[in-house]
Amino acid sequence: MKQLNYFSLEGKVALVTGAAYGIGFSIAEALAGAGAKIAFNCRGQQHMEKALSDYKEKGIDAKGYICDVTDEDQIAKMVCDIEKELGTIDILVNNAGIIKRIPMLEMSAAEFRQVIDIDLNAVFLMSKAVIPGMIQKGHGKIINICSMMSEMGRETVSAYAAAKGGLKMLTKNIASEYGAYNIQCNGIGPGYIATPQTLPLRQKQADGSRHPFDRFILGKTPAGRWGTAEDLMGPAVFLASDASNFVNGHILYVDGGIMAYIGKQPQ
Ligand code: NAP
Ligand code: GCO
Repeated sequence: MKQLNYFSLEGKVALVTGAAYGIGFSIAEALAGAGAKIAFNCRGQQHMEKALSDYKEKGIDAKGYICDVTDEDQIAKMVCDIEKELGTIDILVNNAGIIKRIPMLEMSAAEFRQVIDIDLNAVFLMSKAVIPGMIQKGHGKIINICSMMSEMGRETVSAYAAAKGGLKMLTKNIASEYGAYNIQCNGIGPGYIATPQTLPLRQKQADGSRHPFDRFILGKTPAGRWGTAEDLMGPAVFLASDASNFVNGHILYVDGGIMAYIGKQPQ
């Protein structure tokens, strides 16, 4: 019987943005496990050194680049360096992102713009820099890390929800515009995942009890737990591999069922 190798990324070059730790790191680990050569970036030397040693510890020979994804010149240099050092990028994972939890009426225009700049505009810049190489190569995979906030709102995250909602539509538009070049652009919409980004929502109270938001998420999630960055590894390999060659413009929610569930009834 022919062995299935639809999920192999052997010989592929993958760039995962903001992958020094958190979700990006686990996605890079998964892509490396499927055979891809890994490039990643972050903004500071301190995170870079720790990340390089963490990748090494996992047996992954990842190449790290200092690059702010909002800076077009830095992006151009990084993409050019990756091409020289690893080859043309086959897989781009737009993972870098920030959140600011501030009630809208208290949020400054500068704070709002910063979130939009990193979580949405940077994906435009990164994709624009990488798509020409993919067209030349005859194939490409772009995976945008969206959010439940691509569909829903909540108090304090107006900029984040606006950016992630926009990212969902940018994903569909890249799929529409470049599908003819055999480029698939899809999104992953993680649910509530235990990473540094969500630490303030999970930290124990002074009396040792669970944070109210932590309890809220457990009651809202059929799986009854927070997601882990590892939960995103399989979905990322799927969307990066030939297994998803006719999946385009799709957002795959990986949320333990939150978006399907009305929530646990009060006891
Ligand atoms: P995280 O732990 O805060 O990590 C975010 C990463 O993005 C860091 O590595 C950070 O690197 C990088 N980054 C931020 N701004 C950057 C910039 N301008 N240029 C380059 N890198 C930048 O967050 P996470 O939870 O892993 O989230 C990763 C992605 O998943 C984000 O897009 C987030 O919105 C999304 N997401 C997270 C969750 C969740 O529950 N955690 C759920 C849905 C979606 P440095 O600070 O080292 O530069
Ligand atoms: C928040 C959270 C979320 C999650 C995630 C949900 O404050 O509500 O940080 O926005 O991180 O994006 O999918």
